[in-house]
Amino acid sequence: MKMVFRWWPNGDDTVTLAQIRQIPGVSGVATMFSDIPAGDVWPLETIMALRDQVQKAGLEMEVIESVNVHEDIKKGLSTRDEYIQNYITTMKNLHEAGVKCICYNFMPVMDWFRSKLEAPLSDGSSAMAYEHSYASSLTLDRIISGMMNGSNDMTLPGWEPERFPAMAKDIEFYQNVSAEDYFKNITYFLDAIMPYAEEYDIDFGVHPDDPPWPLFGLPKVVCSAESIRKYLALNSSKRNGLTLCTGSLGANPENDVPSMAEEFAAMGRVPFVHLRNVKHTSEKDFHESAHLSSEGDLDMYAIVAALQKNGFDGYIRPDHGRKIWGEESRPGYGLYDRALGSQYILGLWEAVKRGEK
Ligand code: DNO
Repeated sequence: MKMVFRWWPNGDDTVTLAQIRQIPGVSGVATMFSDIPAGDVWPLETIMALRDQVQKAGLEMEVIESVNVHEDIKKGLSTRDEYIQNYITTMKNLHEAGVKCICYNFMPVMDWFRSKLEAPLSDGSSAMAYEHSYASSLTLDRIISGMMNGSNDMTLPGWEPERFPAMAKDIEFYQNVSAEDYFKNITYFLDAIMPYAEEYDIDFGVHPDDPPWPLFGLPKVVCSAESIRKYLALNSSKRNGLTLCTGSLGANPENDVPSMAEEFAAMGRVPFVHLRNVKHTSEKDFHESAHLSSEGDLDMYAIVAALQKNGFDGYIRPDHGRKIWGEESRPGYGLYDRALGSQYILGLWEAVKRGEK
């Protein structure tokens, strides 16, 4: 297992590589170029320059989160082949820079969504929160402005401004796409890229839908054990894997996250794990919490134990943290609470390992 930390280059992050280097047990970063539009090739020289910068700071760049999938691929348009070719070229370039794992998602139109980016918690900290009735009542303009107003002037992952102009049309487009057709589009993409994932030695981890239920009339694909089984079966390559995001999946109380960790790690299909905790205030309302089991609804020890006992040997990163100690940062991606989370997870990992002997 390797512990990594999400980080954005080119001044698009308040956290520095030097700070990450000082977190015990963290060996590398999960990073991306948020300024390269989805569908464009990531140039080799640009990737190499970033890899060198990361390595110079004493860290590894083995995980990319994310190489975003162009909307035309998700929609299954005739233009998709060109974007898929570009995706494969980017994979080749990343391979040459030593990248081993790519996290991506197949969520239509928008990535994760929260109704509040800074909800106050009782201990004086704040965290991202989701209120279903409010979320369901929002118009697109309010969705976009809500996410942007809380972004602290940084690009939120999956909320790159380049996407906004087309969002309304895209949402409309998907109202007529059946789940079956959407799965055909995923299969087309996977069948095209998996041979290259094998050739370039790159594991793919699809990120679950967040929240894991339908919203704004958009199809959802990775939200339960059953849908993950279906996704993994679309292409049988072991490279076709899951990013086990405990907070996304755990937002639905019906999801048994430790048993998902057990099942999919045992299949060898979990290259990457996002570990965070959520606290429900009703069945579909929740706020994110500190990583500790006692602070949320997830049994983090059981999840870590399930991964380790089932042969998980991939990358873990502490996921969204709370905003604590007055830190100003990207929502969910400050230094302090994620650093605390990483130490807790490493502690659990060691405890499970020693308990085994
Ligand atoms: C949210 C992240 C997601 C994730 C993408 C992967 O904080 O976990 O934006 O990076 O879904 O493509």
